[in-house]
Amino acid sequence: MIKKILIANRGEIALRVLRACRELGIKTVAIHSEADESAMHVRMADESICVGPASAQSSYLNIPAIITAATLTNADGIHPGYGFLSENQRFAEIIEEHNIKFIGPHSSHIKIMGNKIDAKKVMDENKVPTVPGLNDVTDNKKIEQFIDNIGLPVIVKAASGGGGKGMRVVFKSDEIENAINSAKAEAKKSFNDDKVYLEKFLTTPKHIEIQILADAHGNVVTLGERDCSIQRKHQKLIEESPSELLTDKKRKEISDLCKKAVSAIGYEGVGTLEFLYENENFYFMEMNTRLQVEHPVTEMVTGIDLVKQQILAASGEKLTMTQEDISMKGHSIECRINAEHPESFIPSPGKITQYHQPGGLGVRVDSAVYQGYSVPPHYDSMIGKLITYADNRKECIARMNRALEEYVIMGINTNIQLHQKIIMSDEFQSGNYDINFMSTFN
Ligand code: MV4
Repeated sequence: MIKKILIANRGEIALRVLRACRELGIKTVAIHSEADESAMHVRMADESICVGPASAQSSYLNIPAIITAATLTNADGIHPGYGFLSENQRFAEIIEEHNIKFIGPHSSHIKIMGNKIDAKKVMDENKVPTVPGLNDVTDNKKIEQFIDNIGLPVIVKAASGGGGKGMRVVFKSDEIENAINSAKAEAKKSFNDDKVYLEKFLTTPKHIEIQILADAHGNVVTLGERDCSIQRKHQKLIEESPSELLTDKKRKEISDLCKKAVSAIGYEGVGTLEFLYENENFYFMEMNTRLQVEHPVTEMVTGIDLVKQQILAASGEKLTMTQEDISMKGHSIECRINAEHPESFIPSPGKITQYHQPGGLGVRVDSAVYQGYSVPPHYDSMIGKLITYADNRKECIARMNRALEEYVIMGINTNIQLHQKIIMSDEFQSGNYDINFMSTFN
C-alpha cells in the first residue's frame, strides 16, 4: 500500500486528493509555486515543497523539480490531479522510472488515447460507435468520396488536439483544402503534431461522457454518465448526472460497450469516454485518461469516492465493488465557480474580502479559497465547484439555485449570477439543451 503521495497540482483538486489520502491514512506532500505559498492545500498537507516561481511552466509543469520533491520527501506515489501533467505520458514514464507509483493509467494508455485517431481505432475494434470519419486526408480522391458518402458539413480535427483547438468546420467542399491546411498549421503550433482527420459534423449533439473505473486485476465497472453540454469556448460550465434523455436500456448498452473496450486494452484506474449523443445515437469522440473536474456529480449519485478508488487501484488493490453493487440514485448538478466577469468572462484575480460557502443537505463545495485569500492571476480562473444532490432533477435545480443565492464571494467578480440565469432558464429546466446552448444563451 502506498504510504505517502505527492500531489502534483494546486487549488480545489489538490485539496480533494489530499482528503482522500487522509481518509486512507496516506501521508501527503503538497508542491506549490512561490505564488501559492499561502494556498489551502499547502496548509493542509503533512509536508510541502516550493517547486518554483509563479508561472505554471516553472512550477506545476516543472518535471525535474517535481521528481526532486518526491525524492526528497520519499513519496512513493504521485497524483497528477487534472490539467497540468495529468495526461503527460513522459511524466508518467519518468515517475515509473524512479520507482514511484503514478496514480493513473499506464503511460502506454495515456499515449494511445492522447492521439484521437488511435483512440478511435481502439474503439472501432471494440465495437464502440464512433463518429464516421476519414483518417487519411492526404488523398483528395478519398476526401471527395468521404464527403459524397457522408455529406456536409464535416469537421477537421487535430489528432493530438483536444478542447477544440485545431478544429475547423467545413460547410462547402471548396473550403476543405484551406480548412485542412489551417488546421494543420494550428495543430503544428499548438501540439507539435500537424496530423489532422475528418469527421461528419454533428450539428445539435449533447456531450455525454461515461465514467469507468478499473483495477490491475482485470475488473472494470462503469459508473453512469454525465451530461456536459453546457460549455463556453470548450470550457465546461455546468455538468449533471444522470442525463434525463437516457433510458436504462440505452445507458446499459453504451456502458457495456465501454467496459468491454476498456477491458480489452487492459486499462487501469479511472477514465472517461466522451461521446456526442444525437438522435438517440452515441458517437465516441475521445477518451480522457485522468480524473475529471466534474467527477463529483458521479460520486454524488453513486456514493463512490472516485479518488479513493483511484488510489486503491494504483496500490494494486482489487475493486471493492462489482457492477451489481453499483446503482445510481437521485440527481446531481455541478456549477464551476470562476473568478471572472459574468458578462465579459475576463479573469478577475484579487483578494477575497468576504467569503461564505452555502451548506445544508445535498450541498457540497469543492474549493480551496477562503476569506482573505488572494486569487492569483497565473492560473485557471476556476476557484471552486458547487455541487448539489437531490432525489430528482427539479429539486436538484431548486437546491442549486438556493445554494448559489447563499454563496458570498466579495472582492472579485464571479460567474455565480450567470449560473443562476442558466439553471433557471426554460431550456435548461427542460433538460433538452445541447452543446449550442451557450452560443444562443443571453
Ligand atoms: C465535434 C462536434 C460535432 N461533430 N465533432 C469540441 C472539442 C472536442 N471535444 C470536440 N468538440 C466537438 N467535436 C463532431 N464530429 C462538436 C464539438 C463541439 C463540442 C463538443 C462537446 C461539447 C461542446 C462542444 C462545443 C463546440 C464544439
